[in-house]
Amino acid sequence: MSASYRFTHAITRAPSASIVQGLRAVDIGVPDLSLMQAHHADYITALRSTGAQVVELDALDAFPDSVFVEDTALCLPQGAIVMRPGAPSRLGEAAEMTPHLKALYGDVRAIAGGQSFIEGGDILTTETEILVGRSARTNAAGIAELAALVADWGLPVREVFTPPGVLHFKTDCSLLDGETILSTERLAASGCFEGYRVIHVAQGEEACANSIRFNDLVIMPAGFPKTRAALEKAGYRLREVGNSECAKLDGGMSCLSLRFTPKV
Ligand code: CIR
Repeated sequence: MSASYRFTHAITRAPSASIVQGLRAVDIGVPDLSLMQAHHADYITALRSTGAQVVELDALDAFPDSVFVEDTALCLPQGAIVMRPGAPSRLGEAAEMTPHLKALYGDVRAIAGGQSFIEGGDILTTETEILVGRSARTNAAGIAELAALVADWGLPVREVFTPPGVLHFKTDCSLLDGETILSTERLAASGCFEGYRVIHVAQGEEACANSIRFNDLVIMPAGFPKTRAALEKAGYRLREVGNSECAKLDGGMSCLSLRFTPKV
């Protein structure tokens, strides 16, 4: 079983010039658009190198954070669920994604409840379950609505918690294979990964916990040598991509794509 990390497709969206107005928890500098574009191109090259088809969407100036497409949808083999982002400036991004999902999927559903908020960055799909971290962007109503929407697709939803001060659940963890999760110690300490094998990111390298397993590659942000060495030792094939500019906006490897194998 490997449906949780073997994918035929990905969707990305080009960063827009308005990215300088993107949301951030702490101001650590203005993102450089041309460097971000170069990193983004490297990221797409890495996805394509695994044989996947990558749909590259045009930049959306009206939505500064729209390069972070992961937050707009949950894509499973059976269908896609359009999210309802908890950041008011990002709500409209979900509607922008809907037609692209409908072009690839026969079954597209949507979080619709007025009080429901949920962002894809809070969702980690494994072979056996969908973990959703409650966070400043994802509330209990959003998680309950998601659970009802996917009830007939066979994977149960389990509500967990994103650590305080951390943007998304997957800011602090990634799926490495069907049984293994890369995690910060602070997140794994909550006990949410019981039953999985956990590899901790190295001390001081917490920012690389947001990596992705995409087909045969683990794509991780550049500049985290201790964690990279540990993952190579564990047998994973690594590819590094620069993330300095997205990191200024609390974004990482998972945020930059939707990854899926649609059943049409
Ligand atoms: C935001 O605050 O919404 C963006 N600046 C970053 C979103 C990162 N997305 C993700 O982790 N899935």
